[in-house]
Amino acid sequence: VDPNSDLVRRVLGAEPRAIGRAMRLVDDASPGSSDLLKALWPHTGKAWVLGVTGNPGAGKSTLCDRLIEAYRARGHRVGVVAVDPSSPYTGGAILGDRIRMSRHATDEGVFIRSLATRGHLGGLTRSARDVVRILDASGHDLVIVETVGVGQDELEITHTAHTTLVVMAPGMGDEVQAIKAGILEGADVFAVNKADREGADSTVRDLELMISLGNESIRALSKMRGHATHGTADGFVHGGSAATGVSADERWTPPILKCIAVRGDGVLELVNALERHRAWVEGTARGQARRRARLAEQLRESLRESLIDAAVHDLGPLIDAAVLAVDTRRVDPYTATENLVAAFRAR
Ligand SMILES: Nc1nc2c(ncn2[C@@H]2O[C@H](COP(=O)(O)OP(=O)(O)OP(=O)(O)O)[C@@H](O)[C@H]2O)c(=O)[nH]1
Ligand SMILES: [Mg+2]
Repeated sequence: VDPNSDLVRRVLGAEPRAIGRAMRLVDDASPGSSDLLKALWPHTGKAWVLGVTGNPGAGKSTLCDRLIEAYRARGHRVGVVAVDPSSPYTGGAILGDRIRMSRHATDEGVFIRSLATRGHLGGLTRSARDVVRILDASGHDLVIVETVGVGQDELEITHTAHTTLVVMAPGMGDEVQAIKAGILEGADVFAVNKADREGADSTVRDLELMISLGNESIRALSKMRGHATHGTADGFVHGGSAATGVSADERWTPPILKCIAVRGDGVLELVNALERHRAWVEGTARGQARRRARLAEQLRESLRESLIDAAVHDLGPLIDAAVLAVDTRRVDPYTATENLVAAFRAR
């Protein structure tokens, strides 16, 4: 009898304690966790995954709280993965996020999980991806993943999302410059939050300019990396075509929406923009190509992890010998790498 089967049944039945236990097993890479994920896999693929990223303090958690409220009102079950900018030892941000989303703490239709940026066996990206799958399998039809848009891990995590919302706020200095370039490239919808503050319009203009100037380079970069591109060919248009987001040839133009998360202003318009993007991904050939490109990216990431694990496991002593050979300058590091790859292939 599969020792996980009872747990699988309870996760699929959306029992909060079982969901929490499954997440801990997966996080610790416990024996049986990969069987658990395999057993859950057939029940995944139904959730819409929304990545929410942006500068620290831009109001991501406050906005997520509003999005939870809006989607709950529409009868959806919502899962949240909050990837914290702090280490697991300070815990401040984890607590902060819990409090900010605490209005939903007693709502059975909402499951919030914090992930610290360190201390994950197999990496943060894998942890986040697996937690998303557990939330998906347990019937959360919207899964929100909140990350700070600064590091490589955070960028990779946005690849697990179907729709990426980038949150900016005025009055934080050069916010458009501060954010990691790859994150802007991957943005499907922009929210300029804290529109109650001065400078929101100029942040909107900066974004428009950045997108219109950046298109050529963004697309060149995407092509180079083998990504499907979803930038626009003819510059960014705010208003007009941005209202639908989709042009005649099915290209998606990331719309920019102003909002005030603390008051809930502009949230419905934002939800509408997110839903339009979802319809684009689901309903157009370009959207589906985009979705497949992201899946390919995830598969490559998971392949890379597995191959490295397998190689380190299989070649252990050979790797030590290669290090020694390079250190004593008997072999150059390029040849040493080639030899290791050849030895791994020969197995
Ligand atoms: N004036 C104003 N303040 C806001 C608005 N939205 C959020 N804030 C405040 O901005 C601060 C940061 O909000 P958070 O939601 O924690 O921001 P965050 O992006 O999740 O922050 P990190 O997760 O730490 O990167 C809090 O004090 C919020 O109350 C807004 O629309 N207007
Ligand atoms: Mg936050």
